Amino acid sequence: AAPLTVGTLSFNPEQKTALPAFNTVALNIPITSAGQPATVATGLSLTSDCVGAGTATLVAGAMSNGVQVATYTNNGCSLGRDVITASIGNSSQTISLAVSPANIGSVQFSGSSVSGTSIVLKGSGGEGRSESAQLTFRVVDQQNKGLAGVEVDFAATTYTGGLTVNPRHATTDANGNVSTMVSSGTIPTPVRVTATATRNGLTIAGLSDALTISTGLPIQRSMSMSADHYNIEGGDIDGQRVGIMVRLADQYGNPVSDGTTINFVTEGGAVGSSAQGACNTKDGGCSVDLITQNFRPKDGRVTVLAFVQGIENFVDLNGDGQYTCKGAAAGYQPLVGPCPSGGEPFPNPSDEPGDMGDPFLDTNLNGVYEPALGDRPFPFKNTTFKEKGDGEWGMNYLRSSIEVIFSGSDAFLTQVCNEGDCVGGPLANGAVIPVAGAAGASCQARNLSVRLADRNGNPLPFGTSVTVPSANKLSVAAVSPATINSTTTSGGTVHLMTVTPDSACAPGDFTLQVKTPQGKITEFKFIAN
Ligand SMILES: [Ca+2]
Ligand SMILES: [Ca+2]
Ligand SMILES: [Ca+2]
Ligand SMILES: [Ca+2]
Repeated sequence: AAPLTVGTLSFNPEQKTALPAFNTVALNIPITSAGQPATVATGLSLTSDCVGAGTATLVAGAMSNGVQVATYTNNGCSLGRDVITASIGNSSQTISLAVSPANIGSVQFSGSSVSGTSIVLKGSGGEGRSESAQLTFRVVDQQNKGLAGVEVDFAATTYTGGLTVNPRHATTDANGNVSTMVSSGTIPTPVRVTATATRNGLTIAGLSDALTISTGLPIQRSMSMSADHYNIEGGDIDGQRVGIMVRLADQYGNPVSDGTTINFVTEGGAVGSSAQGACNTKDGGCSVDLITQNFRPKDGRVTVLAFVQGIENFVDLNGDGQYTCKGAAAGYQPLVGPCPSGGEPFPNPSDEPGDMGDPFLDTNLNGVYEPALGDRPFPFKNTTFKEKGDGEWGMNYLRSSIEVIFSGSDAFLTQVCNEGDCVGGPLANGAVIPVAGAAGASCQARNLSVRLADRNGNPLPFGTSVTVPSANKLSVAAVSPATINSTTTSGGTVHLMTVTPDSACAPGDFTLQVKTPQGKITEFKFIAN
């Protein structure tokens, strides 16, 4: 058979303008054999620059009257002009057409190099504290495919305090990603970055998540410490746990840098994880467990101290949110160094602490350092306790203390009142208590109040139930409160109940049962006769 010959290629319809991305056009490929229209296109090869780049396809279809038809699809080829080659053996023809790159579908914010949402003020960085964040965006087409080679401009929503965005202009990589760096200025502010991309005359912008510029350093007045509850069943039982939480903020009320380490020490039991007696903040707070075990202070009252590096309180006289030095250049913020000629004053110590001495474990929480009672200065490197501060505003160990009761499991009645007539205790398990006036002549309903405590006069454990499981010839309205709440109140808890005689004023009795969360039961018998 005669060899096949490829004739002049043409598009149907003719391409007068660039073929937009994701559009198709038919390509006609005439083929002859010995001058006559061929009936087959055996050995036909179709290629193009865009096909080679993976951004276009050429698919052969039907053949009729000596013309092979192929479908060309522009999948967003960014070469501008494509050259198509059709060949059979030694015969080949080319045709070119203009192609448009894909339009930008969207500019998406894909993430920040900092784990939280904040970076710290310029000059206040340090370990774990970042003064800049790399923000990454992705430019995609309508098919959500990354677009390479797109020009992107970056701008911040504010440049206050010398905040910078660098670079201001970049080009997307092969996957459509593009990044810029935000570096903090000297003024705290929220900021977002817009990325603006332009292609085919179309401009689309994307916005980053909000980033907060803060000092990242906690201030004493914002340090908060709490326990899930304050009376735990630890007087007699080991291994009971309660969560101790500390929350921090900087002087603007912004979260501190993630990973700020808070140290804990305790007068009794154990505190912290197996790794260390500390936790690292996330979103401004972190918590540790306090675990019941020896040492147990005799009075059952356990002080827990938390301390963390931060800044001392000050009075913001000029309202700029920062500690201001006299005669210093605007924007200068001494975080460690003193003010050469003095600065804003400390608060009145009766309102809140100002210039602080050393933190100490205050075993009786009276605010007085008493080493003979077990009060100890922290951190450990402090061999001598310094009561007074250094006279200058700056970094210090912020501190907070709470007291958690290691409550005993045995209940004692320390007081019983019958319509205001009270008798004291303590009465132990099995005690029998007369209830005057609830039986016999002129009997009537009696309001009783009982005070319950553990052996130290401290509240019974949180969650202890106080109920009347049985009553004979009289009725007792539900005890109020029927459960012991979270409290550290010295002297225990008071519970009310109303005793109603039966209609005959017959002698009767009832049992008051106290059951701790760990199942320890104490019972008292009340008798009316
Ligand atoms: Ca100020
Ligand atoms: Ca104590
Ligand atoms: Ca003390
Ligand atoms: Ca100081």
